[in-house]
Amino acid sequence: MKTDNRYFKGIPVIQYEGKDSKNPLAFRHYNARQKVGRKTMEEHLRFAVAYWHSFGGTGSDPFGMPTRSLPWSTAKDPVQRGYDKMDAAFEFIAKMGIPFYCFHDYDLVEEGDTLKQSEERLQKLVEYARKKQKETGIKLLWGTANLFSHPRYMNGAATNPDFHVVCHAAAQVKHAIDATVELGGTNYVFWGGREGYLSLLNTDMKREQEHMARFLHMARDYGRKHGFKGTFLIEPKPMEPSKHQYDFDAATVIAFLREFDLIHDFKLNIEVNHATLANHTFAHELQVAANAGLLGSMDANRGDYQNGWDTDQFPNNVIELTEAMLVLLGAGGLKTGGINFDAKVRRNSTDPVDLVYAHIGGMDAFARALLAAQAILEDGEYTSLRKKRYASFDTGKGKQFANGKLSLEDLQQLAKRNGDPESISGRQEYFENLLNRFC
Ligand code: XUL
Ligand code: CO
Repeated sequence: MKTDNRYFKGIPVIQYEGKDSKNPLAFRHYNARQKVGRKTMEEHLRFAVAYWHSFGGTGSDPFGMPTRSLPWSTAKDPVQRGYDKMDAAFEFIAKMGIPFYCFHDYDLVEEGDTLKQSEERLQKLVEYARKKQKETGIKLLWGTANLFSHPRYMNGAATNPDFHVVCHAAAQVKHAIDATVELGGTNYVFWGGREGYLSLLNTDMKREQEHMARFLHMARDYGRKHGFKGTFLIEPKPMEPSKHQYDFDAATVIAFLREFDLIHDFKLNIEVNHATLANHTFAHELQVAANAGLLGSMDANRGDYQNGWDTDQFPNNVIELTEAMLVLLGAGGLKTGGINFDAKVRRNSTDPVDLVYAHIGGMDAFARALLAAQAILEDGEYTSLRKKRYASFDTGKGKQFANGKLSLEDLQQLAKRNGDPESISGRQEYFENLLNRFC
């Protein structure tokens, strides 16, 4: 594919060269067209680049100023800056061979002084994105609205105690849904970083959650009326920036969707580091979503085992990813969703090529995990060992219990008759070794 060569000069289109390659600018495992089971790797993994970290991240942190300059951010006019940023984004995404991208409204173009100005700017960039998508074949995985950066959202967006702020949030969501529909996005995400509270003393939690549900119903109705056929996604996170976020984890979000009758239009976007912040594993969160039939999409990154905050590092742990891929393949794989790299290079990774290494590493790690998980499932021992642990429910009284045919008294009688159960090993280490064999 022909690509621009303006912002990532000297970076070639990244090719698959196989696992023995020593070329740092090549994939060693991700081979887009390679079949894994019935689908190609590209179809399984559906990778996406996150616009905000990759083209907006300057390396600044709460203690320090930017470490990276963004050469696409120098024009005087904000709309021109948006066009330049988009040129950089599409150049990078095309060179990586990544099929999708994701954005917040104000990643595409900076917010204006008024809502009207913001809307006009966004429309210009959507027009430009449409052209770029057509030229490159790159598609939109999801759009979203940034309802957390501006000071107006310091007390929440849809859950703000001030109705005027809720209206402003609604306007932004309307524009962002319009942009997503216009660009053929297959998902629309809600991540509610400020939908929560800092202190319960000044917060009517019940009322705020009812408002959030009302808001999501309105967004759903608007989207459906205006041609959005894809999936609405909620991205759970327990905290940061709020002390307590309402979308704490997968189980909390599922209960919320059920309580407020949103279960048919919404699924979950599970993020690795959000899972670990909630004291869960990534695989656990995926499994909880999958069990409810609500596994929609993933935000791929990783946390740091020593830090308790959202470090958003690129994925590199093949064993953990294999556990995740086992859950995903078991749930039938991704449908409208994908694997979005919601990850950023470190503050001291200051060269454009570092962003390339980061994505190559993440894609190769996921490719290895996909291959390992597929091989484990094809081998069959893992599945049959796990199934065997529950064999006592497959026949006889165990089966009757599972089918609701027995009472508590029946179980008491059986316990008396059978005596103390023998101890049966859970064989965790054997399972771990089995996994290791394929990674
Ligand atoms: C924040 C986060 C967001 C969402 C989109 O932790 O993950 O970038 O993915 O708003
Ligand atoms: Co995210």
